[in-house]
Amino acid sequence: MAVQRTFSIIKPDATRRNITGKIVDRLEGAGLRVVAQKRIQMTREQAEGFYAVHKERPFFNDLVTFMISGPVVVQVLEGEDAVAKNREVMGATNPANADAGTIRKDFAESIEANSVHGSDSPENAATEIKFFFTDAEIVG
Ligand code: DGI
Repeated sequence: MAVQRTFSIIKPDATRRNITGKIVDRLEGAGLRVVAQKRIQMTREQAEGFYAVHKERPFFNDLVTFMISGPVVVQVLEGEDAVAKNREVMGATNPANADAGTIRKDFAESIEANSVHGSDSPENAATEIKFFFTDAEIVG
């Protein structure tokens, strides 16, 4: 498997609790390298655009409101099989179902305040990276 890039967000529940470093530590420990990173306050329009795929879901409005409830850290991660590796270290969407040792098992507060986002395919990773970063902001 070749070196790949994926997109990651450290969500507002984690920035609020000042555990962004602890989360980055887990990602780096899994062999992922942070090649772009910025702390931003998402606008409602940005969050709605980013999660457009979930527009019809009953939780869409709550999700958007949560994602703009505080700062987030958006980042590009690079490594062997980065998309799958990131999903593995994140754990299941609902922390109650997440495996021991995963970020969500150890840090997430709920299915909504679940501390991290990670792209679910290389195609979505490319789209999501472009949504937040220019090529010049990614330094491998
Ligand atoms: O890729 P994931 O983040 O693991 O999960 P997803 O793409 O199915 O859903 C995106 C986010 O939407 C998820 O991280 C948290 C939120 N979400 C998913 N299912 C529910 C939910 N939020 C609420 N309140 N209720 C849900 O059932």
